[in-house]
Amino acid sequence: MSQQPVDHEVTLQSLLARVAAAATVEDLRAVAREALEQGGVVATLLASIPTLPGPERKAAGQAANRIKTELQAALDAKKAALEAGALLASRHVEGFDPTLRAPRAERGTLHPVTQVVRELEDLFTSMGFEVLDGPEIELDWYNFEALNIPRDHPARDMQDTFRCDPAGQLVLRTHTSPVQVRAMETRRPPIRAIAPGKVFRQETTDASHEHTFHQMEGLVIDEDVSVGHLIHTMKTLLRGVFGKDIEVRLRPGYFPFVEPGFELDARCPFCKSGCSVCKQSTWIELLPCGMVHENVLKAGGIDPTRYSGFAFGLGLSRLVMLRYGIDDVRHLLSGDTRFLRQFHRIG
Ligand code: FA5
Repeated sequence: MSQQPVDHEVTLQSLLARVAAAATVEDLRAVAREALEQGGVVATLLASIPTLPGPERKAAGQAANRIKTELQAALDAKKAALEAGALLASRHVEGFDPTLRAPRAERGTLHPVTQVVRELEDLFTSMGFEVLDGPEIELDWYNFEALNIPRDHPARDMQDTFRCDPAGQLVLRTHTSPVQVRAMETRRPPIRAIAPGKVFRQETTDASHEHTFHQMEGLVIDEDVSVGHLIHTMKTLLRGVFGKDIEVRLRPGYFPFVEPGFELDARCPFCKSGCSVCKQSTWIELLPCGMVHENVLKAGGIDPTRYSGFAFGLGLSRLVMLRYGIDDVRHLLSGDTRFLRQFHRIG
């Protein structure tokens, strides 16, 4: 009686035992070489088939295939296990438990100012405005002189300025109005542009004043632009942000770069009879505006006898406060994630 089947089983089991005991991928390669490559157990068995008596050939072929298949599966599984173990070992840090659950990832959110800016950009671009940007470190010329505020003019005291160089040529822009002049220099009428951005003032902070805050400039220059166009645009802006008409008042305002100039104030939503946000007045200064002064048109290279225009300087930080019921402007740039978490945008 032939012992062949038993021998094959023993061969397979001993190969599998060596695979199980292998400590490295190199050990596995040695087993594979001995068993599967030329001259190995399987190849030798296959080569011997033609020499066997007829009835034994089929059994020998099946045995060779079984050894090959089972051994290969065991080699693959062991290799994967050794590699996973090596990876874990390479990352081993005292006290690190790879089986612990990872902390839940915090969901980020757009800053409320960014959310409102994006809405305003959508609104104004739908009306044919372009969105402009300007430098935050600005030349004195653009921040003041070209806006009809010469040196030693008392209007310079309206905005306390961070100066960036001893000669006073460079300033942190105190408003977004310099973008008006830059827009006029590089474009020909009709001009319709907005310019949202950060501005800086060296002033004491309180619930409605920050040293760093956001404004959004608006500029329209064309033939026959009137105060009527200005007021209509201001109303469209506020209706777009609040979804309804909100109570506003328009009063004369002085800004050297507009004539006539206006202050558009919004009714304070935080009180009925005065609070720290509205400085006890029940009104919040929000949207100064006016018809562009002819000296500014000239500084921007535009003929004031042919063109007129209006400009506005939206207090964007204050608009965001009104929109979301934020009672202190200093929350906006505090970087406090508990505050920011409240502004997850839906959708
Ligand atoms: C200006 O900055 C003008 N450039 C606006 C302008 C543009 C007028 C174009 C006419 C034509 P004012 O200093 O008032 O104006 O500031 C504009 C708005 O910024 C204010 O109405 C207010 O809403 C907001 N604002 C002013 N100072 C601060 C501050 N410290 N913190 C937060 N918001 C402020």
